[in-house]
Amino acid sequence: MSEYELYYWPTIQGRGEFVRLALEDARADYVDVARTEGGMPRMMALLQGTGDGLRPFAPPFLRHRSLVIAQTANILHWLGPRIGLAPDDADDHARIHQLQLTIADCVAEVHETHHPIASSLYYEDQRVEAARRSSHFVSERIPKFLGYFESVLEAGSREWFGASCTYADLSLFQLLSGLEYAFPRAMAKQRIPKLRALRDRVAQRPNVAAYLSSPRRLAFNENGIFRRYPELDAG
Ligand SMILES: N[C@@H](CCC(=O)N[C@@H](CS)C(=O)NCC(=O)O)C(=O)O
Repeated sequence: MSEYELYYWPTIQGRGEFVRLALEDARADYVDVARTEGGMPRMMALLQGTGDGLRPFAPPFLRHRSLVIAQTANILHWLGPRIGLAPDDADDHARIHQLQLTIADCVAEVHETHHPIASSLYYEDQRVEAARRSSHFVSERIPKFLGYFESVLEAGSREWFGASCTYADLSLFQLLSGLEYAFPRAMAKQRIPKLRALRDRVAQRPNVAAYLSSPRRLAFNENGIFRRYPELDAG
């Protein structure tokens, strides 16, 4: 049995990717359960099962021995110190986690650009609202979120958000990559040299680079969180 079991929908990067990147960077002993044969029923059983009652609401979730924990940022908060991707000092860690939660806020807004009314409806059934939601996301929220992260890096004048690379740096790579996939025109207008340099530094980390060129790294697609609908990229 692997040390860590990651449970996430098997055909998209989605929120699972934030956890996957940390596991890959650390070369942790993990298995992506739902991508294995018979893995989906195992995932659904944990989602629906009773156990001690504290079952996950939604993927991604992580299993380590008898422990099952959900919520992307919570998983990374637990996992980071165990795989060398979080600061040792608790105060420093809280401030790295603050960045991770802000990334999660941004990811939720990205999802709302194509699903502003209901996740249960198709994009095609909420296109009008999606266009309205996206125009605000593109003109107001992308600059505000990315401007904030850029200024944090600038103020620290370091290579990473903290003293060394953490799960928040890896997640920033994923956020930037996803935004560039979904909103190429809008992203071309952002002045974020430090974030782009950080994204490149993450991509060049040997374990991340090996992962990105492996079949385990799925391509972005229009079932995931970051979707390329040119009509929503009002840049
Ligand atoms: N806040 C949670 C959100 C989890 C979530 O929305 N998961 C999606 C896939 S990315 C899902 O399967 N949701 C099902 C649902 O909300 O009913 C996290 O960050 O992990």
